[in-house]
Amino acid sequence: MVEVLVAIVGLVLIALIVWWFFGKHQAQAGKAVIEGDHQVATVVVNGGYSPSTVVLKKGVSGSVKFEMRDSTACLSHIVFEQLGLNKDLTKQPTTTVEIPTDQAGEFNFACGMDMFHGKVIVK
Ligand SMILES: [Cu+2]
Repeated sequence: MVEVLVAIVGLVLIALIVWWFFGKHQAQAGKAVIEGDHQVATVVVNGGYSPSTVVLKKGVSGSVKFEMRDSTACLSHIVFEQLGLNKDLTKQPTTTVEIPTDQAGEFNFACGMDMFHGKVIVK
């Protein structure tokens, strides 16, 4: 009887872990809003990046808008290493970063200290 209970508890725990990872993964990707011939995805910067992954459509001119709501030095800069970009987010409420969408790919971004990470997926 005890063994059955232990097995059930174990199964419930495994189910919770799977659900947690799967649920979190689904909630992460943000979609871009298409305005005319341009698409914009918004990332809120507040104790991290929300969402931390945004998806842009390939072939449509696109940008990511960073909405600054954080006052810590940690997140004050946004760095796109592959694009050679390092922008100060504290000068204005929102900062727009143009993303090349001519081919599918991923662009990683991080805070100035490389502690918080996110990415833009072009597909
Ligand atoms: Cu940082």
